[in-house]
Amino acid sequence: MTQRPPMTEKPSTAVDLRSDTVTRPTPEMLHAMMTADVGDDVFGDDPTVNRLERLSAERSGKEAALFTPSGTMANQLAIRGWTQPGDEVLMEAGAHPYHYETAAHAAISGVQVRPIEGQRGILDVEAVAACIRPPDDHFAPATLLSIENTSNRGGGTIIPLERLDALTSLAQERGLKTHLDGARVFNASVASQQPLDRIARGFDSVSFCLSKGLGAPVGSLLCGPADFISYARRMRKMLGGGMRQAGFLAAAGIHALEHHVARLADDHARAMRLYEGLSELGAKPQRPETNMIYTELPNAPAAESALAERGIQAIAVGPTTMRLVTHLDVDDAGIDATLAAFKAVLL
Ligand code: TLP
Repeated sequence: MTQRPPMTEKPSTAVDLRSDTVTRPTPEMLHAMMTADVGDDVFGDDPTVNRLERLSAERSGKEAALFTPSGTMANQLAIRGWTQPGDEVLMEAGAHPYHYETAAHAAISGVQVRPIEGQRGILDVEAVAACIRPPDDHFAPATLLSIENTSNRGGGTIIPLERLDALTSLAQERGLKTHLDGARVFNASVASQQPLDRIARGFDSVSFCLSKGLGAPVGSLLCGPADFISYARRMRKMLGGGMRQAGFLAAAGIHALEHHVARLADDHARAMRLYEGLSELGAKPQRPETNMIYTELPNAPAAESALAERGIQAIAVGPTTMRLVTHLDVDDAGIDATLAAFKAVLL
């Protein structure tokens, strides 16, 4: 019989900075998964999923939570839950649902997105106010404001609390619901030393991902009022997202929430080292606030290939822009190796 390599064995690539989604479960996480108490979650009787959902509701300060297979599904369930077909959803022009979710909002909820330019992913309150149009039969009514924190295409930027509060107050005054796409909200939480329930306080719903910086293999949570979550549960089933013995995955999520939050500070420190090293080499990186670096390069796709030949993976997100993301599987030696490869490529 052929021997399979252990599941935690790292792939042959030395350093993978394409995304923080690439992590493998740690041995401790795998142990938690293998020893999970499971049931059939579609019948509502998987004790580990139920525990993860309770824990997530508590941490986010919301009434209830729903385990979803992805951050995309969590965002889309929020859009579906807070809007009617023909409505308009306001979000920053680089926001994930607008850019990277295959226009699912149009297909699943029948809504249009109004993209609003921000500064490094951060929306200006007046700019949002100006996009909320008065009632008129010509206009799609704006019924939802969705905010991403940290902002991915903004560069892993943290939306300051005062800005979040001002945006959610504006939305509330004007009758819009608010959703926080917190795929990486724990990075914001650790870097700004604010608990999740404080960051999410003004929002009607919040989603966060277990499978990014927190290092779980799969899964996100959508948190909000109980009736909204029970509707989202029905919609999740409609979309084929009802999972059976999902407790194996939920156990990884509980382990991540209990053991992998505070350590995000290490990823942020390594991103800063990468930034400093890249600056010294003459690249033009944006100063990171969390675990992402976007850097300008003369020819990003060529640099992507040249780095890959040296065992370093990162993504050219544009002709002259590369994204590098630090995470649980990148250690100090990985940062040194990355800088050494950049030196060879850039000089
Ligand atoms: N982002 C991925 C890619 O899809 C771009 C990445 O590598 O960064 N919200 C935000 C802010 C995200 O960055 C992502 C994933 C999602 C939602 C969706 O999460 P998944 O991939 O679980 O559907």
